[in-house]
Amino acid sequence: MAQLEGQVIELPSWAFGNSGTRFKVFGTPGTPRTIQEKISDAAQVHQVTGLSPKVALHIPWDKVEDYSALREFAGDKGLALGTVNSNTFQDDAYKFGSLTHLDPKVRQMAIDHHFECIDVMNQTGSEDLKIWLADGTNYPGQGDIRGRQDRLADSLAKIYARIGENQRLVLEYKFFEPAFYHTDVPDWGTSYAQVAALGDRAMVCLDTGHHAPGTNIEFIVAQLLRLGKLGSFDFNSRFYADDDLIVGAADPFQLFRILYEVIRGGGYGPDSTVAFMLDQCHNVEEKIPGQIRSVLNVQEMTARALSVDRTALTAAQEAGDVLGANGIMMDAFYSDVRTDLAAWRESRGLPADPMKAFAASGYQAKIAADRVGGTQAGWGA
Ligand code: LRH
Ligand code: MN
Ligand code: MN
Repeated sequence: MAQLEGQVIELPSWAFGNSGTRFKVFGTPGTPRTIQEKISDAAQVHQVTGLSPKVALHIPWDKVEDYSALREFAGDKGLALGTVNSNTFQDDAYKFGSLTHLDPKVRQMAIDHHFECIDVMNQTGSEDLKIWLADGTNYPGQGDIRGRQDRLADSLAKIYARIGENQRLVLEYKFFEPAFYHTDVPDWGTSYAQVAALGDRAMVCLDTGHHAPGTNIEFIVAQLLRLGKLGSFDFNSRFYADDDLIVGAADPFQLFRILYEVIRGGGYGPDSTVAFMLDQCHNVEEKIPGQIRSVLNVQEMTARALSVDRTALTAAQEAGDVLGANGIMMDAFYSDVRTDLAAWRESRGLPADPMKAFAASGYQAKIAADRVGGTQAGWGA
């Protein structure tokens, strides 16, 4: 229980906006129209869970005139501004790539966008610049896949040179989509190779929805922690592709296994620099309760993973006791910690049942009445 203290799960601003699939975006009454309204919604999640004191921004979706004022606005709501996410996937200029583009002018435009994001970070007090690239090709032969790696390395080096002493560059990988034949940063190995060439303040971001089915994600976690290069998570869950569903909804056991390796590898606790972030969208469910459920799922699986008897596990492993070792993991996974977590919350002045507390607060009805004409998270906007 003591080890649950201080857990921070950062919320993505875009989780509060309308988003959907390429077939339909269903609007939700009360959807935020501005970043300030997204921050106000995020504050509701923190208020009932005590777990999410940070909100990540996506630029230009969350662009404002005055970021210092935005920082203050968030501070008044008890939140800090977290990771700044760049966006080089919505301009026509980036049709054939951004940081990898053949045309130096387009590459410079993408690099300049990252410089702008660093300027934002300097005003918001954000520590991480997260880069996810939609760059890739759809057909064999369409691009020189090796030349694109070289141009990527060159562009990243220019961005990294601007990153401040207390800031980091985190490079997210994704195996496909929107490109379907090849993606320029498809896997942890490519991300690792690119960030390792940059320096100590460049790390890998692992989005749990960005792998092929069957991938052993906890192995990637173990390896990146071993190499000192796991910078952050984008947590969500998937049944098929990059579904961006509530974390822990599709496969709670996988979330448990991932968190076990995080804890075992030193990626959890006050001395760790691994950032836990959500990257989710809520298409058919309500967004604020969707985020509440998500952070609770992460906390619940963290508690179960913390309860693994590691001494007994090591002894079983060393004795070659296959079923004994597996049994120790499964015992922790099957432990129902919900009652203990409700007590943990109550002892901190938080509601025992955050979902119920939010539903009873009347906030949803109030924003539905007050806010007219919500905006999308960005897709199709
Ligand atoms: C790409 C991604 C990336 C983006 C976010 C909106 O699929 O995971 O993190 O910034 O979605
Ligand atoms: Mn992501
Ligand atoms: Mn994604």
